Amino acid sequence: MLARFQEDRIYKAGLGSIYKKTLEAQRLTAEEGVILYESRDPLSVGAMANIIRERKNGNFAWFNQNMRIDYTNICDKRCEFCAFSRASGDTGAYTLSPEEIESFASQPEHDGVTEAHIVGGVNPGLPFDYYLELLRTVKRARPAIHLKAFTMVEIDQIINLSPLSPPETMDALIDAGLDSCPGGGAEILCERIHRTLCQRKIPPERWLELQRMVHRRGLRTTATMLYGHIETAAERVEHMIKLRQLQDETGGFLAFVPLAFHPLNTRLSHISFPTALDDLMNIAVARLMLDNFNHIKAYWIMLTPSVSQISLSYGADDMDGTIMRETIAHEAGARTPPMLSVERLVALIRETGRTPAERDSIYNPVRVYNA
Ligand code: V47
Ligand code: SF4
Repeated sequence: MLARFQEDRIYKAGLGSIYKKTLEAQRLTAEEGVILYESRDPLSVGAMANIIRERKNGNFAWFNQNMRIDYTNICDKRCEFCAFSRASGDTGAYTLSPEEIESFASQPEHDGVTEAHIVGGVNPGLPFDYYLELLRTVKRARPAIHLKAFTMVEIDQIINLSPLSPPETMDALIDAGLDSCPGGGAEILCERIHRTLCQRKIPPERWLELQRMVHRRGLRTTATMLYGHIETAAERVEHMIKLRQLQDETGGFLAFVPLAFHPLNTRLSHISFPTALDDLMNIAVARLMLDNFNHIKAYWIMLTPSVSQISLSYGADDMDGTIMRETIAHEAGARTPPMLSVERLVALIRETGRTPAERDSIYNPVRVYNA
């Protein structure tokens, strides 16, 4: 329930029927999703999203202690929005060897880390065994760590390289240490965006089919949405509806992660960065549309810590984690720090009036920071 003045605002903004559905936990339609995006009253959209956020997560704002391992930037997909990838032989192209990965994962600064988020380009020079060895190496260096590795784009590549069937390939990855998969590579799940921005990459139906397969093998995943380039509001909503349908079927998604497009050094560098208002509206509409997702992430690397703080009242309940090092957004113009300490994350969350809570990779509470 909101205060009377907030309700008045919602009715004046023409959002009364969506508000009633929100209070009654009824599912919103695609048309209602577009109405929310087009609303000229973002405060009302945020206030409604906050109702769901608090219904699902109370006052908690989650984070974890994670590190990124971007094992190669060599990629043959050449997505228009990517500043990270290089062709083999380009200046700055790299692939980490197992020794380099082991030494990186073993660094003392990673001692508290509970999750390694491992992704890379689709490097045609890497054999199937490289991927297994990569997982085994990180597990050897840090046996207790949760390995969240390989987007569906990489899973597709690994399946193509593997002598095994797709389910057997998944089992081999799980045997090597895979615990869950990240949600990248989804971009906007619609044919026009795929054709225009990333046609060499797996199409939307394949991304969804692989997610379904991974969920059926018993692994949890996340789902991202890259916004702020050429997509329309209707296409963002189409993306969310496809995720919502799959979530109804499998229940395998842990969280939704909106990714703010960073244009520098990309072939779309004429497009401006999304505004803070764009960021907040994507969080809020996602919270209202994705009624079967428990968590909406404010990925502070791309949103900035201050917008992430505000987003905790616009539908987001999770600040991702410490991260330690990030390349994809920073190559494309992110000015955020490469990492945040636990103390800093806790302080940022406390400033918003939320209760900081460290979680593990599947959202079990690890430590609640009461006042
Ligand atoms: O797949 C590429 C996107 C993704 C740009 O699963 C860009 O919890 C912005 O998926 N500007 C990788 N985004 C990051 C990712 C992620 C991040 C945090 C948490 C999780 C999670 C996943 O970044 C790529 C692509 O969709 N990307 N280029 C760019 N210029
Ligand atoms: Fe390759 Fe991923 Fe960059 Fe696309 S976004 S070019 S798949 S690294």
